[in-house]
Amino acid sequence: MTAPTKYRFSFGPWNISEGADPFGPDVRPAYPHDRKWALYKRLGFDGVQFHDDDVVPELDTLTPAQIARRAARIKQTLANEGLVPEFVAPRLWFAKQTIDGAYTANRAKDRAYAWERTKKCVDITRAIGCRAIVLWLAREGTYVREAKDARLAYQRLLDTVNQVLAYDPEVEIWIEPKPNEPTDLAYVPTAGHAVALAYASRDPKRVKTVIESAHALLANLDPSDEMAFALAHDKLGSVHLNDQNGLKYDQDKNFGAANLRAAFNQVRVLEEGGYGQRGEFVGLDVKTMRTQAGRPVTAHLETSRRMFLHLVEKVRTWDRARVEDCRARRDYEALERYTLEHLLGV
Ligand code: XLS
Ligand code: MG
Repeated sequence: MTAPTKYRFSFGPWNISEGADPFGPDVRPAYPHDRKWALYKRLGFDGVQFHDDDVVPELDTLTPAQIARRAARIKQTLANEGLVPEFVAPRLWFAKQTIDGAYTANRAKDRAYAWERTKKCVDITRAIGCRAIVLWLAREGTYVREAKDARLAYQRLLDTVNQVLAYDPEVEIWIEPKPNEPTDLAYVPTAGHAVALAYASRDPKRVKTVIESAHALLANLDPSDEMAFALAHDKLGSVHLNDQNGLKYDQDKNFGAANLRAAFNQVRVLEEGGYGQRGEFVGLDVKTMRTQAGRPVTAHLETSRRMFLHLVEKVRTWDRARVEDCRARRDYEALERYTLEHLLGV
């Protein structure tokens, strides 16, 4: 029997935020980026998720040598803090060249920018001792469906995946699907789309997916099923656990905050699928509430991590014999009652 998984957790520096939303400005002073790394261990986290410009701020204005120096500094900082870089994602949704998307932008010059930026991201990833880039395809979609040729857009996404695989023989690409926001309709909205791109690519083993709970819920899908699908194909690079209260703006609530049972099922699927046994991180992508005072505000990270660990206990104490008996008798009423009472602790 394999030993119980000892889960390791990660988050990105953007999870410690200034609390701005589209309706109002910052509500707390910025916490200096360079002081965030020291928070990880004491909060119980070992892994850092990065955007490329979290590693190298203003990277569009720097020379390759300057980028390499800055990346080396972060690598050293991580080593000093005992932290592991989990992935680096090219931030392809801020620059003026990415207003219309990145790889699927209609203008060739804008697509060329996206590719140059992606190569820099891969270089940064390797320079800090990491093997995975995450493609969250933020603006790869449209506000008006007639604006782009969708078939061509999907071809361009596949071409990009292949170019990255050819550019670096070891790097992995983890595609993070999301159905909308900031665009109205995004390309690659689900795990199925991401996995299809993986299989169509020149090296399917190196293309995986990141499933974020809220993104799956925005597609009106069960996050645990999205995770199970990726696991069934050995394509779950990472998870971004959080929660979402129905079909509205992307909320990034605390894991389990909107639907504890759905959170239980995500943990159950991960645990049953052996997720984490090969060092995969339990990633969190959670926002604090705008109302929360403090600097830095980190309570949401601790809460979400604790909920995950409580739910691991719930999964491990869920009486499998009883579950199997209910399944065999097809008594799903009994199964539901038992599961709900187990979650309630009664
Ligand atoms: C945004 C995404 C982002 C990616 C990295 O919703 O989740 O955090 O994981 O670009
Ligand atoms: Mg995410």
